Amino acid sequence: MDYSKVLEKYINETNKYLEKVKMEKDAYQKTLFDAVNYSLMAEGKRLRPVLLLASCEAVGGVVKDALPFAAGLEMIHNSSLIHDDLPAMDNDDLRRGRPTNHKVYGEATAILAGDVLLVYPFEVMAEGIKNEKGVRAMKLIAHCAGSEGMMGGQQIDLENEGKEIDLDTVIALNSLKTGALFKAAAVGGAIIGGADEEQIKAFEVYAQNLGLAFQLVDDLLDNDPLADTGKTKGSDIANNKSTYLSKYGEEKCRNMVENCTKTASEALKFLGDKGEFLTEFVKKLADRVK
Ligand code: GRG
Repeated sequence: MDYSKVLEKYINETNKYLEKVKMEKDAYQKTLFDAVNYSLMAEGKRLRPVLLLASCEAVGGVVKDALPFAAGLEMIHNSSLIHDDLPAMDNDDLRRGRPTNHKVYGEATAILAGDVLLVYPFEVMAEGIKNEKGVRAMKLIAHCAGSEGMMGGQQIDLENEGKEIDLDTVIALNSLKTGALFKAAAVGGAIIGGADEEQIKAFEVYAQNLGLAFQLVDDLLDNDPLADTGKTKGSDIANNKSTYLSKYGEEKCRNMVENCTKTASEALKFLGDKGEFLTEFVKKLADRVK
């Protein structure tokens, strides 16, 4: 398997599909469409749709069936980025190396753009539902985005900003705020692809470890003056946040990344060659420099 080629294929399929469903109309509210597309069509890494499409294919499904869910999940992710950058939340000026949505369109329009990217995906996913697997995947995606998932994690984050928090709270915060959408991607893709219940459990283990490895690396990069993340650097320290890095220190974080990568890969051993891309994907996330 040529990892880069397969990755490119998933990214291209996602971008093509987003291009197809994106809202671009000459209407009175054109500014809102522009604000939505400013964020959605920017150069994100498309990690969640890639993970969803790869998980679907790994269990024998086809990309075409998974695309509406992959695109929907990417929209929800973008919605969260826009809202996360707002002055009332993280108050960031830079995202993906460009001014944040509210810096370009103003706060009120940015709020609306985030709202659109949270409801429109359900229209897109509903169009893609072919059977009960689609319903189950969409329900999982909604659950992982909501108050028992990413939004719940954001609430824990907001309430604890500037406070020293215990390790259990750091774990809860991150597994919801960041981990939940990775779970939606891996498990959602496996569901669409036709995985059985035992396989779905294995994907849950994979996703949990991938999410943790991703967050550990995120903390390390935020603290690395040389990393090119496209975001404001040192924001965790500036915002006085308790992170895995502040709790464990660098060496332990790096060891944990290695362990999570191993555990994630072992969980998908049953896939044999078909799991090769997903095994490589988690390794690449662990080694990423931005
Ligand atoms: C309105 C959906 C919605 C949510 C409101 C603001 C909020 C609740 C949650 C914030 C969640 C958040 C921004 C978590 C951080 C996740 C994270 C590490 C994002 C960066 O992901 P990458 O590296 O980014 O995949 P790119 O730019 O590549 O897409």
